[in-house]
Amino acid sequence: MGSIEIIDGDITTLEVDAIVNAANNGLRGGGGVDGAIHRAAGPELLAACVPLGGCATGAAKITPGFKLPARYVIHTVGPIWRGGSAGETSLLASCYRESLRLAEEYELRSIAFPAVSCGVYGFPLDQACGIAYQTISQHLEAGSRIELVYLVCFNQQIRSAYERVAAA
Ligand code: AR6
Repeated sequence: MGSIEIIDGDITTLEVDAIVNAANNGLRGGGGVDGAIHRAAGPELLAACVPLGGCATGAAKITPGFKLPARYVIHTVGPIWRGGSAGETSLLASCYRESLRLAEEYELRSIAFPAVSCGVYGFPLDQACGIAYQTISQHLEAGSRIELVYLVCFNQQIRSAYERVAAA
């Protein structure tokens, strides 16, 4: 069965089949991990995103990785945290499910996720990391050709949240 690894670092440096981008509905780039991915991939990434016509919250779309070491970028749009009663939990789970579904469709073996919605979108870390870990675990347990899923921690708070979830 595929495994989950919690790692520190910058997702743009990873040599994996796909990295996941925490994008916005317009898919036109932005700050945070989205900005870092677009800078590292080069302008071809934006040119590939424009014809996709945006992306709904909880959905995912795929492009090549261009100058990135990753072959593909899977762009998903996490929910903005609005207090928890606006469907945030199921929308965030859907980001992970839909990204994994695309990875299966493209027969990818390794995929790296940032902590979607945990930056400017303000999702509480423990809850978001729990949703990420459980959704990925369920997917792998259900039978998957994905061999390795990285959960990439850009700071110590994210790492601590994932470690609590993984130990539970
Ligand atoms: N590698 C890995 N993780 C990173 C990196 C990196 N290079 N840079 C930041 N993170 P955020 P969101 C972490 O704000 O909350 C953008 O403007 C960061 O520490 O990037 O889903 C988009 O265009 C945090 O844990 O994404 C959207 O408008 C996590 O990535 C909006 O932000 C996500 O933080 C999306 O907000």
